[in-house]
Amino acid sequence: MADLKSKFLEAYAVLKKELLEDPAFEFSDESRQWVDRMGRFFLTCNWFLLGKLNRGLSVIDSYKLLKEGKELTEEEIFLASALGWCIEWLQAYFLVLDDIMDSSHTRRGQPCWFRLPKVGMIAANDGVLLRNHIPRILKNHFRGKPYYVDLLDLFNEVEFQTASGQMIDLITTIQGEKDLSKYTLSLHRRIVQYKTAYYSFYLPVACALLMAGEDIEKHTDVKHVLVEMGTYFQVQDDYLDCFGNPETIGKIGTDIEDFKCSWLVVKALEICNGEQKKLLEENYGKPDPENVAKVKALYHEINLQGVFAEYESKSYEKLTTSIEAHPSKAVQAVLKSFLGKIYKRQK
Ligand code: DMA
Ligand code: MG
Ligand code: MG
Ligand code: MG
Repeated sequence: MADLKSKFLEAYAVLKKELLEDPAFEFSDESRQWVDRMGRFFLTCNWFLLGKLNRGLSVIDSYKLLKEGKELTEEEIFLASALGWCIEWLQAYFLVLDDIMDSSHTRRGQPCWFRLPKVGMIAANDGVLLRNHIPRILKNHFRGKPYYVDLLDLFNEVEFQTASGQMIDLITTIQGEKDLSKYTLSLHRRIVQYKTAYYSFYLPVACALLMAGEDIEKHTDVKHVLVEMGTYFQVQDDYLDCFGNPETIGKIGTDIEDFKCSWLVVKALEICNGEQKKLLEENYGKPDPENVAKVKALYHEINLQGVFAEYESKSYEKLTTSIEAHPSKAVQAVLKSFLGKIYKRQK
C-alpha cells in the first residue's frame, strides 16, 4: 500500500505539470503560480499528515480488489490514480465553495482558502477552475478509452447530484424562516445522500468499475450499499462537527450557528421534552457563542453521544449484512475495505 501511495503522489506531479502547461490557455508566470498554489493548498498540503485522501486512494484500492490480486500494470496504476485525483479535485471544488457558504473558518487545520487575505472572493472563480481541471485530465488520459463517454457522464451526474444536495442543505436554513419542525430524519437523509454519498462513496467505486470494463448501470445493488455508507459517513461528519476535536478533524464546526439540518438536531428534536425543545428553538441557528454553548449543553444533557454510538454500531451491522449478501467476493472486498476505513473514525 505504501508503494501505491507513492505512485499516487507521482501521478499528481504528472497531472499538475500538464494542467500548468495546458495549451488551451496562455499561462503567464503569475497565473501559473496561482494555480500551483491552489493545488498545493487543496490537493497535497497537509493531506497525508492528516491521514486523509481516502476518496482518491480508494479508486486504486477498489480497482485492485476487483482485479482479484492480479498485478496491476504501470498504466493501470497511473489511470486509477488519475481518476482518484479527479475526485480530489471535485472535492476541492465543492469544499472551497462550501466553506464560503457555511462561513467556516478552518479546513484541514488551516484557514479556509477564501479567508486568506489575497484570496477573498477570488475563491469563487478558483472553485470553478478546480472543477474545470477534471475534464482537462479526463481528456488527456481517457479520450481513447471505450469507457470515456461513460466516465464523463458519471462525473457530470455525480456533480449535479452533489450540487443539488448542497442546494437543499442551504435552502432549508434560509434566515427569517427558522422553523425546526421541518427538520426530520427523512429531510436529513435526502440532504446527505445527495450532498455527500454519491461523490464520496459511489463515485470512486464506479470509476474503478468502469476501468475494469463493467457496465455500472448493472450495479445498482453496489450503488445502494455505497449510498447507505455515505449517509452513515455524513452522520459521522455531523457528529464530529459538534463532538469532534477540531485539532483532529482540522475544522471548527459551524452547524449549530448555521441552523443546519444536522443529524444531531434531528435526533435532539425526537428526544427533547417541551421545555428542552423551547431552549433549542431559542438558541439554535444563532452566531453568538453563548447560544451555541446552550445547544451543546442540551446535547450533552440528553446524551446524544450515546444515541450516536448506538446508531454507529447498528449501521455497521446493517451495512455488513448487505455487503455479505452480494454474490461477488471481489465486490464484497471493495465494500468491506471502504467500511473498515470509516467505522468509528475520529477525523
Ligand atoms: C459537505 O457538507 C458537503 C460537500 C459537498 C462539501 P458539510 O458542510 O457538512 O462539510 P464540512 O463539515 O466538511 O464543511
Ligand atoms: Mg461545510
Ligand atoms: Mg455545507
Ligand atoms: Mg459538516
